[in-house]
Amino acid sequence: MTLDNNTIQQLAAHLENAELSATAVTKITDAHPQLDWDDAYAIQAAIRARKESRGHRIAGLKAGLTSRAKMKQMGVETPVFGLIFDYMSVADGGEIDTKKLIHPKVEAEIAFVLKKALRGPGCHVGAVLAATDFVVPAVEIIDSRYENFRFDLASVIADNTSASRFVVGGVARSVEGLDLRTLGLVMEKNGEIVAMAAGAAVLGHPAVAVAALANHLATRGEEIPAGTFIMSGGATEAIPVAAGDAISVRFQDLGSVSMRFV
Ligand code: OOG
Ligand code: MG
Repeated sequence: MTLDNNTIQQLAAHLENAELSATAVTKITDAHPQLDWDDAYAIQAAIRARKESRGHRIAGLKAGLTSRAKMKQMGVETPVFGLIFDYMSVADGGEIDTKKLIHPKVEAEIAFVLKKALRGPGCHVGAVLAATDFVVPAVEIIDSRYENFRFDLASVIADNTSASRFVVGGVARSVEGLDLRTLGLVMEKNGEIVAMAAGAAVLGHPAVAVAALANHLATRGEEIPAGTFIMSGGATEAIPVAAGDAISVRFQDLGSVSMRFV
């Protein structure tokens, strides 16, 4: 940690206000170049406390920057972890108001729901699969609060990993009989294919992202509780969207997820 609590609270307010007013800001490491990952996760936790004090609740957890495509697109090499809140949930087929967002992009993700808690260190794919109740297809709408989506790892962690909206659709399936590595997905924007991938794009197996989250939380003495919904990270690069766009993602074996931007 390099920042005092005052500065952490101030930066949390700054970034949350940017989200709520849909205005881009410069990345916070410009003014605080020494800001480290612990500072960044402390800012994320302060954003959580602000939202909870206004009655919002955690709806799930997310891993991000877990695929080569995403790492390359954003110029970083390490996964990050963030929080998903109740008000971010959009029904399958629903509308997303772009006036409330800065510069949204969509990502196709495989999401896990746990039937047992997961605690690191040493959490691995096998433990994740054994603890998984079911998987569901999801689309995350990310909206970095930073100008032009330009950030470094500490800045994006502090900004709650660009979390903005998410849509769950398709069918919930037990992992038994599913090969999440070869599970294909095809993303269409306005009827045209804009991205495709297989589950293995996410760290070789999307359950690795969940294991990484459990191991990350273990360093802070926390676990992933039973029942938690977890998004494993975009399998393809993120696709920019604007008002008028319709997005639909077809997942092999899991059905499809769609939404419209207005
Ligand atoms: C950070 C969030 C990345 C994912 O699935 O990779 C993310 C960003 O790219 O703005 O959610
Ligand atoms: Mg994501």
